Amino acid sequence: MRQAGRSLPEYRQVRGQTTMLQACLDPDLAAEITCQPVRRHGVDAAIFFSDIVVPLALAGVEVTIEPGVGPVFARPVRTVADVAALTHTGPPDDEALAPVAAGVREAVARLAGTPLIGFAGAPFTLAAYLAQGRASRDHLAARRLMHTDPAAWAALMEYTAAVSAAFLVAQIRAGAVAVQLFDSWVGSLREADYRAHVLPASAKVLAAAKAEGVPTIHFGTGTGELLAALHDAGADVVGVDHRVGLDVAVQRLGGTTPVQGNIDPALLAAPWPVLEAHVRDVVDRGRAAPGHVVNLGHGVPPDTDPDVLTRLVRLVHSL
Ligand code: 1CP
Repeated sequence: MRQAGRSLPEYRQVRGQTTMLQACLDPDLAAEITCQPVRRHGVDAAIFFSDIVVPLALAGVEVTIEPGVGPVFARPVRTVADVAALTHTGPPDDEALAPVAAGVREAVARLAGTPLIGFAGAPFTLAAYLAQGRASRDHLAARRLMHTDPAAWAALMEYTAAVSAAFLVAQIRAGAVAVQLFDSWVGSLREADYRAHVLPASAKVLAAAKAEGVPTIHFGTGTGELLAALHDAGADVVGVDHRVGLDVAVQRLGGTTPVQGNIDPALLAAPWPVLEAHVRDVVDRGRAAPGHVVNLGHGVPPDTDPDVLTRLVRLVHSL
């Protein structure tokens, strides 16, 4: 999950003073950071080190990633004219995506057989950052645009879907063997709005990845009410955050969908017996699914003790 690396001293060491975007676009550094959690924790797969705004930056959109804040855009997208100004250059082409492809190829080589998961931000989550201009709690700017100017919204979703698909396809062609589409903030929508104004764009992205022949995972936070809709967008696996038990999630998904999740990041700081009981409970509930990828319900808090993560991986393997 996002920021797993931040808890590692070896990550902070190799990053040094390099900005987040510079690190993402340096193939050697991105490959090294991708491999670090695998070497240290012995996890079964790596997630490519990058960020959801990288393909927007490569498309020429003015964005920075501020420490402790996240993505910040120079020009928030609020009107049909803003959308037109944003989209006229189109999604990043192969040449623009070359540093990403090179980073993936290098990571795959160094991982020596450990599978690499690629990822992208889903159209709504990218649109939420673009409309607000930065991180927000309830994504009001995006949700407003959806209803005040449906034509601008549709054009924005078409653009973010193309950006997201281009980022995934570049990673798959460079060697990622599965991809995760993060719709981190989609839990802010009611289901009817999701189905009418968002799902078709996410479905296009998932279909583009499927056409490349790899399995897809789809995840958002606060999506207990949207799990079936997220699956209807076309993902093979649905990621679940910490708020819903996996047995309940499996039921909501009809019993036939593999799930991913959902250890509560807050419990990484709890005394080991408390965390251990929670992990055992997550694994037990996950047995209701036809398949279960164990991970956290959201990102690793940066002040997490890395040794706790290593111990957690050992426990899951023993189960
Ligand atoms: O663990 C890893 O390093 C994996 C690579 C990774 C991934 C999968 C990063 C590195 N970012 C992401 C995806 C990402 N980025 C998501 C989707 C997953 C999720 O929900 O967590 C989102 C929403 C972002 C946006 C973002 N980038 C934020 C969140 C802001 C908000 O709205 O709360 C932040 C803080 C970033 C910066 C970032 N991305 C990644 C790292 C290691 C960091 C921290 C910056 C740094 O180390 O300087």
